[in-house]
Amino acid sequence: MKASNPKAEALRALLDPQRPAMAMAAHNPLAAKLAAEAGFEAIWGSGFELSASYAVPDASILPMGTHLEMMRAMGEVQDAPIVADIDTGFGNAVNVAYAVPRYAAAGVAAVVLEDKTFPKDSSLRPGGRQELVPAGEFQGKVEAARAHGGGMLVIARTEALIAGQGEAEALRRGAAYVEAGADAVLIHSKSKSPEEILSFCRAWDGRVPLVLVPTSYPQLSFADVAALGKVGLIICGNHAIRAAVAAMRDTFRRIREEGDIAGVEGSIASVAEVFALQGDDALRDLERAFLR
Ligand code: SPV
Ligand code: MG
Repeated sequence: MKASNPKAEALRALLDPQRPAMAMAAHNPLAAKLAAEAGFEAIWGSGFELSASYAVPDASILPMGTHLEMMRAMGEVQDAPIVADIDTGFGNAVNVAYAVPRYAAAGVAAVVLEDKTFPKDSSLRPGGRQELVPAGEFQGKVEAARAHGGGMLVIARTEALIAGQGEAEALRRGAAYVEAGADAVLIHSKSKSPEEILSFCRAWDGRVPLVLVPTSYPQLSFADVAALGKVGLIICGNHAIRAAVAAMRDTFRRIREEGDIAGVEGSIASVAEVFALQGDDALRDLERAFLR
């Protein structure tokens, strides 16, 4: 019998190709909480964001435990389902079989597994090393994730377009991964124009919903994606960390230039806002209830 996972079922219900759900990337629980507060239906547990937050490349450098603990912590402070980016699954299909129950136990709703070789390189990195494992080998990984994932959704990600292998190969791989049990297929593109992804979406037979990460082709509106009737989830892949970098850079520069901290006061969050995000109300309830 398939294990039940209420977060996974909630996410499955959101993957409506007529009305795609939106996920926002997060690299820590605070970002996840802010994304949920802003109305994003899901949280993207981005490997790129987490790697960037440790100031290391998104190239299988961080250990699984670091990512796993972050997913658990994100789920503890907000209710939106977590879509965990587990890259290549930390090795082969056996590594996947050992990894996914741990993600399920951490409260994750879905894992995204990509068909690149381990160690991976970032899809968006100019001149990056984009090598794919054979489709049959990756089917084994998808099957392992399904068999051991405790009811989590398994989203199979093909990097065929990123690797320059063309639409026919991307479609072939997507279909093979659905055959292996994938609940959705993430199709990634780093083309600066949306044409490559639009063409793939139109050619997709719609057996399972598609997932898009439109970082490279931001001109494609969410309404245009919905009109395709093929995409169940749109992921804003790195907007939390990029917003954080821009805001910190600007604030730090101004404080250095202005010679005081008064100037930035109106453009940063108040201490009261941060207390609220830390759950100060709950802390006060506990103090009232138990401190003598
Ligand atoms: C991530 O956010 O870690 C992703 C999306 O996998 S991308 O960086 O575009 O590959
Ligand atoms: Mg990633």
